[in-house]
Amino acid sequence: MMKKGFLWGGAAAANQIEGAVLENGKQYSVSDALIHGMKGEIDPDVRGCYPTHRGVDFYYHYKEDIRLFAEMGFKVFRMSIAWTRIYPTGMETEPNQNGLQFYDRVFDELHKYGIEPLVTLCHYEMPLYLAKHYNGFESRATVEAFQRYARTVLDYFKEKVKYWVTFNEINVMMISPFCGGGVIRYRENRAQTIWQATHNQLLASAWAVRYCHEINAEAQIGCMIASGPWYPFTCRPEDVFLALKKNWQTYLFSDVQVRGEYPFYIYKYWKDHGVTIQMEEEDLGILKNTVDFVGISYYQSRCASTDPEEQEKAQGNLFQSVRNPYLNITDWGWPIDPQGFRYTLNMLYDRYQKPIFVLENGFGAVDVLENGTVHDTYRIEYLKSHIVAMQEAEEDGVEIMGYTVWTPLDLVSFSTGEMKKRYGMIYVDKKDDGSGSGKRYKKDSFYWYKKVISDNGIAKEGEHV
Ligand code: BGP
Repeated sequence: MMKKGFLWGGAAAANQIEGAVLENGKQYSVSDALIHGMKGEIDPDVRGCYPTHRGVDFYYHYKEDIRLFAEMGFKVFRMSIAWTRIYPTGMETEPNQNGLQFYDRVFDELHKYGIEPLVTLCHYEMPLYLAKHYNGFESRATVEAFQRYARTVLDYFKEKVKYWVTFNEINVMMISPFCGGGVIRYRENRAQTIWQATHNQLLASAWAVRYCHEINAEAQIGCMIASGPWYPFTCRPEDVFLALKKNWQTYLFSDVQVRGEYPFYIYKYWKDHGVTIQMEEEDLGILKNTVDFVGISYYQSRCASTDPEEQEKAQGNLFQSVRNPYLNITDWGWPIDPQGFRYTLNMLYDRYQKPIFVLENGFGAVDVLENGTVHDTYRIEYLKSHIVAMQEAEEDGVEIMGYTVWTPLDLVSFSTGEMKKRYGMIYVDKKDDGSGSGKRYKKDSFYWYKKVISDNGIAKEGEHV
């Protein structure tokens, strides 16, 4: 059982649920240029109607959807504001009132049921204009555009939003600089582009943290990393050291956001790779504005091997991870590792001694709608094992603020752009080709999660709620 006041809820992102892609002044974001999700090609001219354009029509369905979240007993709903609804290209000097009013209505609707909004400022939603014209965060112009946007929404929603997150999975810059940081073009030294963009994005994040703290002492603002440990594939010391280096690639991002400075090893890395970061005098001071909590997504663990044969087999996997023979995988090849979740929570708390917010965890699968419901026992099993692992981490002494399942509602998959990779507890009748009524149906997991929330966790055998 989790401690009293634990924030149970669900998470989603504007670009995956809202639809209404060009309505009321909105323009395209980087997500709209993904032909088949993050793993597919990019079309900067957006010549097709790609999956995220439609989302699942949350823009029009939000009242019905929020009513269902309330029925599950949500205490919190993690969502994002689409930057492009507020500043369509990122370069306007005045915000789009239509966009602000839309989120105002959504927050009011959540509050009506006592659900706290937890808002990500940018969940792969940089205006496409900034990516095309400024190469995203490689340029300081994008930092300024982000400041303009962040200042606007932090001010405007000061009274309605207590919990904020700066960038979703900021370390995704390492596997998809386009989604993570709007980077389209590379210098001859690719590492130079990526690390300059990384620095600028970390700076933008720290600036938002400072501003949020300045205007609202009550608010809490966190970072968000795609977590999951890299295990050494064998106990060969070379594999162990490689796993350490791979973990650095993830935790450098939270190290900067939580500790307020770059970790020691990055300076040698930059030197070895010919990277020179353009910094302004005040940059390192701004980075000292550290977050209040450590937000994570956790889906899977990974394995690192120095064996060329194993590395070869790992090509093409999302994180180029070697297959762990001790773990089962999902239909999309993601290893299922609840113990790795407990490990991650302990490791992060040990590293930072800051509260952790689990902002994403869930199971993507093909669901079959039968007689108006889905018997998703596989999803319940995954979630149950992970929630139990989280409870064990809490017993270990880790401070955990909340858990927002990915996701209450079926939505468009980020990595593949598919509808058929479903995570929801509410089935949405939409297919990959965009057909379907859009009607919502409660799955078995809906009722199961509702009970978990009302019991404040999962009772151990023999334990009473
Ligand atoms: C995270 C993203 C989400 C979400 C989730 C599931 O990386 O923050 O946006 O989509 O993963 O991934 P996918 O949809 O690729 O299965």
